[in-house]
Amino acid sequence: MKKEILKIAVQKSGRLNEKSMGLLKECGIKINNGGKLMSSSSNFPLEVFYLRDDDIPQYVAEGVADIGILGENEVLEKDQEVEIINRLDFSKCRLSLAIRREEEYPGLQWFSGKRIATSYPVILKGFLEEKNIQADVEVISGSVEIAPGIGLAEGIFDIVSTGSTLLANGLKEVETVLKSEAVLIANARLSLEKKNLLGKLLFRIQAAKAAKQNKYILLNAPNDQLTAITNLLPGMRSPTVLPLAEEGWSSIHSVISEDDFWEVIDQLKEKGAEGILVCPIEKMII
Ligand code: PRT
Ligand code: ZN
Repeated sequence: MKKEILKIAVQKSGRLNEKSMGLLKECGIKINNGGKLMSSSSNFPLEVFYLRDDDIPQYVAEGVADIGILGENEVLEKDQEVEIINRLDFSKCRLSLAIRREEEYPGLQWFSGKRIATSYPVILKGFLEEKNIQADVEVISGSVEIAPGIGLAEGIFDIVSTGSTLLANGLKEVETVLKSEAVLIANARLSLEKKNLLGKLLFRIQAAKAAKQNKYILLNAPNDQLTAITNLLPGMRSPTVLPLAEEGWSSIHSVISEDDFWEVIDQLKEKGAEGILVCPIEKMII
């Protein structure tokens, strides 16, 4: 029987490309420097297709590619029959409504009868319908933020990340409609063999994601504070405690979430912890 190969669509160039390829690399998948359209892997049954992100949902829905990586905003906008399999923790942004900074904003009703410029008409129309707001949706494909300035619309609905584009164009964000990040999508009717391959890939993605979210921490602790300090560092099962050559001291090794680290650090020092080392983890199998 012919061995199946999992086909993944990634963005050809743009904001998602580097992180998408980086994720495959973190999963230990070597991609050959192939053609512009497609390349294959030398150590995993995977082929990579390079596409515009707008086209990825359709390619995956039709089975030209089996899976794909793109922004959730684009998945929802294209509304194709694909499944979101995993959220990938990068390219985080939000889709928001914005208006001129000097306008008073009493609430969503402000948009009634107004024109809103956007490249995301499907998401916007769905939102306006749900909220019972009648507004005109003006579809433009780029530079949405200049629309109010040139009199094309009173408001805009666009991607916001830092907010500096809005600021530079004299606009203010008034409603956040959707929070988005890069996601892994899949065709809804994969063969069993492809599902198995996807399972293997997902396992690796999760190990890479967990590794990024956690740090390996080592520190020296006075023995009379061991319980207090190990309570702050629960680790995966429990922390490792090893005696130091110096009497009365131990070395504690554990794993801590990146988010918790800065919260806990002061308490660790308060309890007498010294020589704290925090190291990156490459893979983490939970
Ligand atoms: O060529 P192709 O069609 O493949 O790419 P594209 O131009 O459509 O997309 P690209 O590469 O710009 O973005 C790909 C995806 O990255 C988007 O679909 C989002 O999911 C995600 N993403 C994350 C962003 C941003 N952050 C972002 N800041 N996409 C766009 N922006 C733009 C936004 O349009 C606005 O003009 O950046 C501006 C706002 O940024 P701030 O930081 O000034 O608020
Ligand atoms: Zn695009």
